[in-house]
Amino acid sequence: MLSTSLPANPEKETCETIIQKIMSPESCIKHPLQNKWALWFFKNDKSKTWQANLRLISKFDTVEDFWALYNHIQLSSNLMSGCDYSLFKDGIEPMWEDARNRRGGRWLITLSKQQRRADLDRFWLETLLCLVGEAFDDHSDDVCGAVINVRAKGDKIAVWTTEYENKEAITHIGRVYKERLGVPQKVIIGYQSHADTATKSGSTTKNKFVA
Ligand code: MGP
Repeated sequence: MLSTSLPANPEKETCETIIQKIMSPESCIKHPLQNKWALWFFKNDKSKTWQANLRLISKFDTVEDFWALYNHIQLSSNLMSGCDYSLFKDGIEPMWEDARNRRGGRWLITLSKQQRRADLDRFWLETLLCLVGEAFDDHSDDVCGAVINVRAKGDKIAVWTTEYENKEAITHIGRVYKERLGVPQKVIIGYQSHADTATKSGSTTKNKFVA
């Protein structure tokens, strides 16, 4: 005998199946990152020392908490000139003086004033994703963090690594980073030691490596 009832709709979820999904362990467990990260903010108050202007915003170690934080804070292009964000592995302070930075350096991306509109926010997000996603393969351990400097004279973004003598790690990180940002081959980016940056006398610091 032919059935007169409507055929069951396989796509239609009942209340019961929806509740089952919401309550399932998979939906409650956040996706862990390989490292725990700390986001710092720097606001240039000339009445205070450089270190006193540096503030920890928050730490996270899951994909979900990374996005919650990222979506909660201002885009870099909306910050006042003189401000920085720094994202560093938990336990490493975003300064030259930290034991993991003292003998290290940075791959530096210098942006033109025009690039603030076109590139700044997407370069910084890509930098964050390179860090939390451990994009540098076996050499991700050398990464300490990244910094964005919002400056009227031209913004800067840099990836900081731990040891300027680790040539293999640094060149690999530089190559991958440049590719991930989509920086054209013909544009040269430089790696400078913090020791040189901290003691520079002119406006430029010599490159230890280029990519
Ligand atoms: P900056 O904020 O890195 O770059 O350094 P900015 O403002 O573009 O200036 P420029 O010199 O690169 O043209 C500005 C100043 O902040 C430095 O000269 C230091 O006095 C201080 N400063 C920056 N960093 C990253 C550190 C640090 O790690 N430790 C200490 N003690 N001072 C720092």
